[in-house]
Amino acid sequence: MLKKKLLWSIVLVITMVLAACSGSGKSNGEEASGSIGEEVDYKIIGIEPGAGIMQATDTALKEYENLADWEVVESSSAAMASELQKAYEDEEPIIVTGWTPHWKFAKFDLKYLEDPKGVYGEAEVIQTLVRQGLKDEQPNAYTVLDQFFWTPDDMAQVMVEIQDGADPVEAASAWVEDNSDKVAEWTSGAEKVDGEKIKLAYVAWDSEIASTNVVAKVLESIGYEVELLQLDAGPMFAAIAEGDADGMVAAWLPGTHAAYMEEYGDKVEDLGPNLEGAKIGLVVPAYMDVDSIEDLK
Ligand code: PBE
Repeated sequence: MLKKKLLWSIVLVITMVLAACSGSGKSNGEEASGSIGEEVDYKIIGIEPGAGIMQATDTALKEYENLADWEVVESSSAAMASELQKAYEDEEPIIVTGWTPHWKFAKFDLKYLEDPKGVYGEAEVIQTLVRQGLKDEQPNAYTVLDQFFWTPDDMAQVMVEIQDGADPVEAASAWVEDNSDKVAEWTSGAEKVDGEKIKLAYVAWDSEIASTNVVAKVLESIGYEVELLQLDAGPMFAAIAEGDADGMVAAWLPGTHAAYMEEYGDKVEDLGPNLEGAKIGLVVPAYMDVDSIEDLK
């Protein structure tokens, strides 16, 4: 019995020594065997292929020489967020394509990697686009869409509710109820309608699930029957350009959706920003020992 105990103690000590060795290897950073690249398998966790941030990340892989052998993994916004959450809980390294506003910054301690080459652009705005002809045909919806404007903090409140398990429709409804002053500004000058139909296009990005559901609630409050059309990014722009949807509140500009605006910009009516202070980039947990895209090795 005693012998067995001794044996186990020896095994334990050896294990601890080994763990300590590999541990110090990691914290040595660069020269250590476990570089960040190795730790994350040279992968950046992406989202849906049509997203502007995916195009920007492809550019980053070309422009930053240190990323030549890296890849961006196509995924979805929801899957990216759940991988981030898993890694975060285990304090594992992870690099994701990230954006603000997003609930992840409220839930986790994260940081954007510096982008000295400016691939991800500066601060962005989110703009509202409607189909040509909406102003004449559905002036009241047009008025609301034109006046819709809120802050990243407003949007985050809805997003966090949804992330905490609220149904998007319920979360939007609660926000609209709690923010009647803002809603009154958006509906000012719009007359009530009687069940007119209106179709809003959006992509299932957390930010756009929040904004689109809030706008839908507000339009419903003045009598519209609102249909939400969930699409990929390209088809969302095409739907407004071709009149298959009436409007959307999800155009990230001037950078993120520049290519889509180039293609569809002159076939839509641009109602300007509905939110200022948005941003995209590569995001990592704050506990990771790296600050710049340039230092990913
Ligand atoms: N996003 C959220 C989108 C726009 C909204 C940053 C993921 C994109 O990259 O296209």
